[in-house]
Amino acid sequence: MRMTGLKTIVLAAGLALAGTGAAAAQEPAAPTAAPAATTAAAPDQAAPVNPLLAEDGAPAMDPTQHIGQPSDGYFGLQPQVTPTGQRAHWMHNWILMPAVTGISLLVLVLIGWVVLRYRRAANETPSRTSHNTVIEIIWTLVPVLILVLIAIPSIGLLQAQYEPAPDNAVTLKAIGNQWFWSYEYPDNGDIQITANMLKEKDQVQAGERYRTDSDGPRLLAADSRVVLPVGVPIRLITTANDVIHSWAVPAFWIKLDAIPGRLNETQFTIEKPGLYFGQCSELCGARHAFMPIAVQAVPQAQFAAWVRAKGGTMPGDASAPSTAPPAQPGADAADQTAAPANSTQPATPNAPGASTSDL
Ligand SMILES: [Cu+2]
Repeated sequence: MRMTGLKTIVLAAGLALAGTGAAAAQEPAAPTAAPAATTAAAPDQAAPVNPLLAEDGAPAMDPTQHIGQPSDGYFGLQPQVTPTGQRAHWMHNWILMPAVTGISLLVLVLIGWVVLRYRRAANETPSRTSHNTVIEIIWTLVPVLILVLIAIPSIGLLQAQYEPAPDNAVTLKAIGNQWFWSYEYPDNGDIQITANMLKEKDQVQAGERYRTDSDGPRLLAADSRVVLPVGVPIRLITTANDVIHSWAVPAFWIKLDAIPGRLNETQFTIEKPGLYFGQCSELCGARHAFMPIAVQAVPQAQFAAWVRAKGGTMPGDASAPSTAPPAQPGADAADQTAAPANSTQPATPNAPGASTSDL
């Protein structure tokens, strides 16, 4: 996170603008109809206590400074906790930043040299040269080489981001709604989660749950967290019920549009347990800034316990409908003979709507 000297020069201006994103908007005072009840169904009268509600069955986890969230005084990318994110972070730090810094300095020096050396007072009789083959070859070839240098790691990185998930992946389906996220775990039975932003203490009615520091930063804390296992590939599928949203968690290097009537898919593997925050990243209407994403990454055993506590099943459970996961879109075509019914793949545009209409 801490930038070295050279990077600081170039990055400072740009990031001063970008880094303030999360703190941009003030919560409007207008009353908002809570779009849906959360997973906090019954026994949650004791107002704000732990961010993870007891019936979720998962342990509480507090946010960590500088991890999975923006932090005062820091700039640059958030620490990456997925292999793809680390690769992208490396490319940013060791390919793009040196290239940008070097080119900027070179151009600055050249401009300074031209301004001083060839000003009228120092250069009374200007040269009438109009061509110089050697220089022309250099200024054509060098940019080409720079672009090739950038393209090689860039193409591999792009490919890694869209590699289909392997068969043992855990599927998370994120559904964008105006203005909250709902989630399904199609491989794990009937688990459904609705996540709304937690309001501040002075914005809620008496007795209503409000954000505490344990929940996460203002505008990023959600009343329900997405729970995911570490060390296991996650197949992320996004769609939306109304307009285009985008499911984005910076620490995972994930930003995937959620489009009505379509399924987008990508994959990532979280390497460290922790609490990671993100936001909707596609302008989706008046409360676009207020549909945060909170992901709690836990060891696999805890994930299995959470799934069962939510009434879901793990692959291999006796009560699981099938021990073999259904063929996934984009996965290896090895077992395409599976039944065509595939719960993760609505065939019609209104299918995503149907999936949450009972919430
Ligand atoms: Cu949105």
